[in-house]
Amino acid sequence: MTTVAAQPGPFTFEPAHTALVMIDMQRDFIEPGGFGATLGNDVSLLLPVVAAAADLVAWARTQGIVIVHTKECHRPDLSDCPPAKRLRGLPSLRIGDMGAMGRILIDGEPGADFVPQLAPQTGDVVIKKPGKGAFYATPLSAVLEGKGITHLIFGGVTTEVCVQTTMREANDRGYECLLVEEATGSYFPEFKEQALAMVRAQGGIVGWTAALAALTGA
Ligand code: TIU
Repeated sequence: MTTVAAQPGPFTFEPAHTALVMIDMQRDFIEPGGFGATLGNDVSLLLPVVAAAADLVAWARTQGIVIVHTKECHRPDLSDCPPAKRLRGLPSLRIGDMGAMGRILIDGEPGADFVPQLAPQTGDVVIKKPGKGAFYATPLSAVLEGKGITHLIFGGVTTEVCVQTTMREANDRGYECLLVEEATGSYFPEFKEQALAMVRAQGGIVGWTAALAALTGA
């Protein structure tokens, strides 16, 4: 058993029954010319997350923790992209349109791939997801059940969109969830702070948060 100094209190887990879920560390969200940028965001705000997320993955490997990388993407024919998602807002390019890194958010295109520092390694699990939450329309539940996972450690982008949605889905499914503070980020720094506060409020209504050093030093 490992115990981390977390908020709102200690988070205890067994590495053999824990998975790290690294959410959507894709070029489309982090590099210029991708999906995040088409929505009008300053994607440079996510750059500091990359090193911390890579450190978190490297630590998880040393612990033998299962590593899951999620990837928000759609089929080339857009059959898994609801019009409500594609037509929302006034982006400069919509999902499926040709951009600087290939078609926006389409599986197999350079933009939908992971940033090099977060590239999956042999034995890691990769979950392609059409929604913001990683449990919707994916095999994630079955994969975690098959591996006897009870605890999840989260990082990735963006905190209040795909990370928070997935963490809430996981919490409702009975997983004990920990979000690593430096390993997640938002285009809106105030949303990140509020999302962290929402997770740990009310006695940990969604789960726990901890600093990376608290986890790796535990
Ligand atoms: N727009 C935004 O903040 N996020 C997303 O669209 N997807 C993820 O968070 N991965």
